[in-house]
Amino acid sequence: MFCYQCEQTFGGKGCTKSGVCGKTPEIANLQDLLIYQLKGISCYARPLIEQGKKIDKEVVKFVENSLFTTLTNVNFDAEAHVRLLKESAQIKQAMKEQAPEGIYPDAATYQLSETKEDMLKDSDKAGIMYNKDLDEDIRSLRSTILYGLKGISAYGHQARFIGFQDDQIDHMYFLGLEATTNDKLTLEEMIRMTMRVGESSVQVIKLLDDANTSRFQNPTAHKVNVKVKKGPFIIVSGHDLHDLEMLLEQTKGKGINIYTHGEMLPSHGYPELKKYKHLVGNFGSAWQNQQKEFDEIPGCILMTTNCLMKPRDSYKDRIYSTSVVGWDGIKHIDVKEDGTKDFSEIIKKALELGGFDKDEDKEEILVGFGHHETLSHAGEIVKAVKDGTIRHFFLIGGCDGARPGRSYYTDYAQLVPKDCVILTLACGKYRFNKLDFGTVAGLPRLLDVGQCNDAYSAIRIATALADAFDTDVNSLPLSIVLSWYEQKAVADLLALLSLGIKGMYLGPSLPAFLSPNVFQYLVDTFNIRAISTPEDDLKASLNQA
Ligand code: FSO
Ligand code: SF4
Repeated sequence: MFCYQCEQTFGGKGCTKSGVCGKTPEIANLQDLLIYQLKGISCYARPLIEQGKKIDKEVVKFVENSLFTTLTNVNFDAEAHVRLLKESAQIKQAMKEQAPEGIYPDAATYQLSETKEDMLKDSDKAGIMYNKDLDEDIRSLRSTILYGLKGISAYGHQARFIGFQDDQIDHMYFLGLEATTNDKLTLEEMIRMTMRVGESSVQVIKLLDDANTSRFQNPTAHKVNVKVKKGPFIIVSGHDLHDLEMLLEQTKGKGINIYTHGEMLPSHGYPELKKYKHLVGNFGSAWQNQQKEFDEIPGCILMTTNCLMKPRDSYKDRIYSTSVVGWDGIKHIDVKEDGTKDFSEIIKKALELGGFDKDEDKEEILVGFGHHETLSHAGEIVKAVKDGTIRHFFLIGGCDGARPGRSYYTDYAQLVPKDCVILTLACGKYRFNKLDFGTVAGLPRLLDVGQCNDAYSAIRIATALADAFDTDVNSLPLSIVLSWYEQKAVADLLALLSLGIKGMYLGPSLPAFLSPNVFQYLVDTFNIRAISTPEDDLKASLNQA
């Protein structure tokens, strides 16, 4: 196996014996082969798209689900991968029959083997490092495109689940994947494709924002209890608001408390979700603490998306996965033909387990500052900037992870001067969201914008402020300090770059798949910087303003 798609990759270079995330060589190799199959499907899809033909949405869904399945911390179930591989062979054949005659790359012409053992033997040629002679910058851009597409698939999947889709985004899966097999493309053409993936990433986070705000209305400021209450409970983790909605509906009046966990925290801001009185609070913190936080828990957990870690025996019988998430041996709740899910088993189990035996003292944190809520204060914000009450904005956002270097973000947030506002999003916020930052100009100094996909909200806020000051986003008193972990963060980063945003700080370490030349290109074109120390980076940001 070889995998370097996430920030915790072994030695900062690549996981080769097994994944730091818990991915076995078997899963890693099946994932390589699945991606290879998706590339093959895309080779046949590209000429069809160019001829103006529609690609069957079932094929799009399959490609999207498969990409999402291979994202970090999503699926660790070998059989689920074998099923997808078998399906991929049928889809590839059907696409081949529709595509024009021609010479197609190996990924397209490869015939999937029958058994898992043979698939594993074949997977060698599907690996990222297989072609030793490939130019390292091309390899780097191929990887960046693939990981950007994986991030997009996670957002696209969440939007599609509530009926939102976009043909242009759907086509980009095929065009991007095909580009990663195309030896004729030059470095410049690959850079252009990488930026096109960034543009699709902007489109998909906008689509998901439209989907979430139409279905659940615009989030508004809301205080969330972060302590537990007596009684049976289910903790909902991941990002999928529709799964949470369905579970809230099915647990209504059953005496079960629902807690959010990790990236599900922002759901408390949505009117159509916070109306459920048994959505009682947020449990625990970011994903990397789940094994400790779920240990011996007297209730159930539902994982709707990543990040899933190896379940300990002490809670293996009470954690459930759904959608594309999976771990060998844990129970999975499938979606039915009509798009609904039956949560009766997890509900029964939660009632049997009995739940917490007493209430803890309440402690609250504030969420709900998406673009709508934040921009409802635009007048006050603009006035406060003009009269000097607010000096600078910091967007400190992105994913969390287990590495000690991530304390940078806590330290940074604490060092931000009192006349500055901190916007945050994604699970990296747990590094500081229980600290008291007080207020500035009558507004909370820490504004929780939402999940990782709510990078779209942050873009809307920044663009509206730039308009108010009759300038562009790069000229605003705004610094963006990103923490990345997995491929949704890659999609977010490409989105921001495609919008021409410059001077972002990236950490805690640089992606292993960025070659020195590709990184230099990002430095030269976008003035992107690797983080150093919070003190130095903060000083540089404020001096520049
Ligand atoms: Fe975190 Fe995991 Fe949301 Fe990621 S829970 S790390 S960027 O999946 O998606 O922020
Ligand atoms: Fe390693 Fe990350 Fe790949 Fe897991 S996803 S195998 S930790 S690089």
